[in-house]
Amino acid sequence: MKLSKSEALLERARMSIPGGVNSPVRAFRSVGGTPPFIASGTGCRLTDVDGNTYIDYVCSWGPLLLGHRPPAIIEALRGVLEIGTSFGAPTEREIRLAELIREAMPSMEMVRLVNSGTEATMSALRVARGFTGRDLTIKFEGCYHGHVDSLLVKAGSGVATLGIPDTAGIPKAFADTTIALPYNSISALEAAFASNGPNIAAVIVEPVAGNMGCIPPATGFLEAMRDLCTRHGALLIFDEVMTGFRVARGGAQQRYSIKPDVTTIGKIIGGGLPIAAYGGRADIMMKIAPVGPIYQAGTLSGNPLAVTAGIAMLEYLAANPSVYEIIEARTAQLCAKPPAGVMVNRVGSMFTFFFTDQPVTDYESAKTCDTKKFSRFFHHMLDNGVYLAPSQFEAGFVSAAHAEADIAATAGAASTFAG
Ligand code: HOZ
Repeated sequence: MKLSKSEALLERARMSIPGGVNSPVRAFRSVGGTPPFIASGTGCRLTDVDGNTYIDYVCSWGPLLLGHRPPAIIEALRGVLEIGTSFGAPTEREIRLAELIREAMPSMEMVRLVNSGTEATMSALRVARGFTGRDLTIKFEGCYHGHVDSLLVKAGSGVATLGIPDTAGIPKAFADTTIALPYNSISALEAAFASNGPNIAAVIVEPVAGNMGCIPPATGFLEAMRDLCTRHGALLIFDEVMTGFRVARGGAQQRYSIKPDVTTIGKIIGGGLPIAAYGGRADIMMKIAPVGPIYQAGTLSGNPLAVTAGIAMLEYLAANPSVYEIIEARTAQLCAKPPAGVMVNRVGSMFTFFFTDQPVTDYESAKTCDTKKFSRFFHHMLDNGVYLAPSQFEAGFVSAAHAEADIAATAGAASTFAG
């Protein structure tokens, strides 16, 4: 049988790239089948190399809040190509992006730009250890903070999708610095601080979990975390790589009115180009080199392309705050009619259809999902022109480019799923 162009490209890719992909979940291992190789994106739609078009709810895993190729960002990028792509030296644009971030997220009194969410969380953790002089970190089961060695313990996202319980290549001593607790359990947090309080450098959390599917924080969970960190002298790190500029312009910390000590952001702040940042209290950030002894650096950090796209995105969001109401209303419309027997979680424009009959509040309840049924649903939607994340343990994203008619078409496709 003749291969489709995507199938042929996957065969070719596998010869040069492990699994044919540059990030594991993209390989469709848990849902089966061949990932469409993407030719282009416009607005809320993707077109693959075989000419199929899909309404896209992955949105590059979150960054594309305005959809594919929004004019404001494309114009800004055209302009920056005239001045250069990388200098490895400071530029005025970096200050502008840092100022835009500080203005939207005031807890980030000082900001350092890096290149990926993984770099941001890795650096934030180092800063927390350097600042407190302590080694232990608390994280939550099913949360994913990039592929940082010590944070891959009981991680979500691809680790959950592929069922890799203990990633090879991580020294036991690194994993032993991490205490993994059930998400949304205040009693587990209290117990961990009671036994290890003086040694805990930081609690790191996705304030809205997105990497085991979308799970909102239970009432009081973030408040208790804030209080315990303050009482025990540990730093509270909000990993807002997914939620920053997504669940509100000021992220989950604005939505839930909690002030972390350190925040990591990425995705949306690059307008679709690779960039991330960490930042927080000035007294903590002033411990970073060159002013302090905690070292962190990067050749392409603050490169003009990503910074320019980020400025265009954040200036657009500052000037158009109604974007958040619009995409939240569209996501509510999408989530109003889930397929039968499905639990829906939604926060702002993040959502997940969980194929279980139990409320999903943590990793254990997420794991009650019927992943085989999810896979059938995923392929049903793909066959009907809707591109969802190829894993039960990921969030979906709606963009400002999704019109009511796109949402209605998606709901229509979901309603014909036979189970
Ligand atoms: N870790 C990402 C989702 N949470 C997946 C990134 C990708 O495959 O591009």
